[in-house]
Amino acid sequence: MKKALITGITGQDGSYLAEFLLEKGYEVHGIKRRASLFNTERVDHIYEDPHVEHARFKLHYGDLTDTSNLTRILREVEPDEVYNLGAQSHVAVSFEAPEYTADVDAIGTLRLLEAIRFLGLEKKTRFYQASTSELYGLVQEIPQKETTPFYPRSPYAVAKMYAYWITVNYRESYGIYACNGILFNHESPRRGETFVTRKITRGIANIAQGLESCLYLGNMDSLRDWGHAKDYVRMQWMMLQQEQPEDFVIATGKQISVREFVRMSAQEAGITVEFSGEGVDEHATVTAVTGENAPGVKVGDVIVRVDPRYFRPAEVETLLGDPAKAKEKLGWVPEITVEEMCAEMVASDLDKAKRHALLKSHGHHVSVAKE
Ligand code: NDP
Ligand code: GDR
Repeated sequence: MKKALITGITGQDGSYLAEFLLEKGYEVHGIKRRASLFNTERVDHIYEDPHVEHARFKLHYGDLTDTSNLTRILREVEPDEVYNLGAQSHVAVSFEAPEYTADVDAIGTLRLLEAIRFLGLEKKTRFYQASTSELYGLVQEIPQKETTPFYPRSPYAVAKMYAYWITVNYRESYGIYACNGILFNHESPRRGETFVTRKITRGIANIAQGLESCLYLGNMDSLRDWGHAKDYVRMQWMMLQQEQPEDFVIATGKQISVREFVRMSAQEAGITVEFSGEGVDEHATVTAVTGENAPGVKVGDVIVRVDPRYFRPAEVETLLGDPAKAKEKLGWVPEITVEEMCAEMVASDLDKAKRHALLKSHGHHVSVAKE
């Protein structure tokens, strides 16, 4: 039975990848951080009681900032495959916490690779690094492919650039089977609530159900190539099954704006909207013009406003990937469209909002967490 170790298993991708590998018959180990509250919500449905014999899903406490801990876990597990998905993954937050972001996202990757080498696992353990389209930042070529030069635009992207190159370097220096997946944005109902797609689907669902009145966003003109996390974790595994390690761009090859994602989400929630102003204009608004199935919305309500707090010191305005190499060499094509993904996310958030609204209507206190 193959063994995989996933850092960031409690995150969006970690949870889908763990499901995928369990289905493939792997024993799956994951690193979770100690938190003051349970933080395993995304993997609770696949959790196995460690007292049960032959459990194939095991969690270890750890942190990418702790070398001895990573080395110990790698020594215990001796995995066939390591998926390094753990990261301070929020671009805007990386401007607030640049040093921590570098420690986790850049040096954390080095720590894992060095531990593989230190333990003599170079020939056994294959390594996947969660690289990112943010490396392209100020884009030098449209669409972006494996050979497009990098121009990172945030402490997050600069840290991920170190991680990208150290992965290449350990492959070239020590013969480790190590590869980078340069993944464009991918989302799902499990996406963190402060990334823009989920912030929109959750905000709109709450507004539709009368739990919130207005959603505040940053740059609505921003363009992204959005895919579904389920499609993308499949590719992470495929990359480690080749004869030779290589780096791949994973994208859909289509882009839409944040504004368009707002329109699609509102429509899914039964609200037709009208936009005024540019995305970067702080007076820009989104107004409901119909709201048939949205009890919380009246015609004329302003449901989205711009808050400059969400503008970034340096913005990545546009990203569009070219997944031709992944298609040609691995036969990978994304199966879920952005429209289908948006519909799934809105349905999931509406379901939650309706349950909250029901509780509220019965006099229970319902608080909606916000950033
Ligand atoms: P999430 O933010 O959902 O998950 C990040 C994971 O990393 C969580 O499990 C988190 O733990 C863990 N983590 C954070 N800090 C540490 C630390 N110091 N030590 C150990 N673990 C830590 O990210 P995604 O699942 O969306 O992304 C997975 C990876 O792919 C990340 O590296 C991200 O940068 C990268 N990526 C993501 C893309 C996307 O569009 N989703 C696109 C390209 C790259 P906790 O749950 O405790 O916070
Ligand atoms: P990104 O994703 O920065 O691309 O990084 P995010 O969803 O945070 O932003 C996408 C675009 O939307 C604009 N935006 C807002 N973003 C957030 N978070 N909140 C807002 O209110 C808002 N309003 C507008 C942003 O300015 C940006 O242009 C994600 C992460 O998953 C990274 O870890 C990953 O590497 C990249 O995708 C690929």
